[in-house]
Amino acid sequence: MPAIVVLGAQWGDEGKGKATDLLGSSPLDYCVRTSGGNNAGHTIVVNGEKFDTHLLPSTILNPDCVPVIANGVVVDPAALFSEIDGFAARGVHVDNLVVSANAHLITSYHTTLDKVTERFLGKNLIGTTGRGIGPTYADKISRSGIRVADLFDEKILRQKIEAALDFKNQVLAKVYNRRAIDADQVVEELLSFVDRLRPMVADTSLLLNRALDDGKTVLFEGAQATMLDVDHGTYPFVTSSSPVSGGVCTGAGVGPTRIDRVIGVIKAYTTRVGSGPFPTELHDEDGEKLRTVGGEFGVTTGRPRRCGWYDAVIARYAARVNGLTEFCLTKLDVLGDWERIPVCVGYEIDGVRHDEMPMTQSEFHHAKPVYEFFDGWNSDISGARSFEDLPKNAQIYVRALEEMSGAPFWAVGVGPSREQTVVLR
Ligand code: 2SA
Ligand code: GDP
Ligand code: MG
Repeated sequence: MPAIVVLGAQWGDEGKGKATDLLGSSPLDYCVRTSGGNNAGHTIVVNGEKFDTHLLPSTILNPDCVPVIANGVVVDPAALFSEIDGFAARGVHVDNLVVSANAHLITSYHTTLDKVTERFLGKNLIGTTGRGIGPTYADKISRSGIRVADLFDEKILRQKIEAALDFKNQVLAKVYNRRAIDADQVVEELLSFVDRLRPMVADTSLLLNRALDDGKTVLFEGAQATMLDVDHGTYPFVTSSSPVSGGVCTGAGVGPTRIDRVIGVIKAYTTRVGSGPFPTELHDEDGEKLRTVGGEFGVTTGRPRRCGWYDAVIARYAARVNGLTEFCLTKLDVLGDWERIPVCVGYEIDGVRHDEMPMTQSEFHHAKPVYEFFDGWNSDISGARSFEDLPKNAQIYVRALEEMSGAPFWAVGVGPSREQTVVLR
């Protein structure tokens, strides 16, 4: 299978990092980030050692796999080098990274604007990670962004930054009552990364298409998730990129006909971080227990995640908009201490039953979950390595979720480590 996509099927933090690392431990030639930036936080646990990736692909522990940051990613160079240096300090050397010349750069004014905009929104804030993601994608779409290739022509770089700041400084002063940002300072800061970045830069679309022509295996690692997609998620409470499978094609410059598998990673319950609707969210001790047992805290910001039960409507939606060939179910082990486990099978919205996502966000804001209940298994399943090792009630839960979620289950996670996985097919 030469081209595989791994993406989030809920609101993020489903365990994409672990699924990617798992696939990357078998022969894999390239692993590619195609959207988002260092707002992502992906966790890998190998031999009891924990690693977090933010901008780097999660196969970074496999030196034979070339990590690629493609054109759809927004790159904060300071964050990139700090992540690379952090890995080096732990003995993991990233010397084969390839970065697209067309990727957009996150500058200090993007992070400033992200933070001041959120403060300005007050209680209506999106709950962003504050990494400058939204303002950088906004500049990309409005054709005033700075791309990696611009770093290599100081004159053009300066012109573009001055033009961008001309308008932004007026907004900062007039709307947010902030001091102007100095263009020279931004230029100097960006130029300080040029020598280190230059040898990594390439036409990644050409590189990846040639690799696929040569029969190489390429894994596209999603960041954020379907319900955070700027088109298909819970707009405006979304990220500013396209984390769905279609976004992988634009974000990498690879056509849809080249993709062989699309794996949606989905937790055995649901979490969300940041604002926005979340029908199965729990505000009681069950929610607190999911957060504690599941360790549900942001990998990038440390924020506590909102927790709730599995939502099969969202699973079916993710299967549909991504054309999933399979799901990877994660964190089943977290549900090991419940008598009864509710699963949302549909919504009631203003007295009407919905089996699919409603058409409008206003309807989704009013969605009340309709639950089906499953018996728990009250045991530690973290040692299971085959489906038969799982207790009967856990098997029933998995098969029921599979039946209602719209795509076959490929694997089930029973713990954070690479080996704590039950592969079903
Ligand atoms: P942004 O910063 O503009 O992308 O924020 C917009 C929304 O997207 C959500 N978002 C995320 N949700 C879950 N996980 C993410 N990554 C980190 C993690 C988050 C963290 O892995 O834990 O550490 O807090 C992520 N990145 C963006 C964000 O919460 C907003 O709702
Ligand atoms: P990502 O953003 O989708 O890569 O996910 P995160 O790394 O933000 O969050 C997932 C968390 O769950 C991490 O702490 C993982 O180590 C952990 N994890 C992944 N799969 C499993 C699993 O099957 N069981 C348990 N208990 N933890 C898991
Ligand atoms: Mg995460």
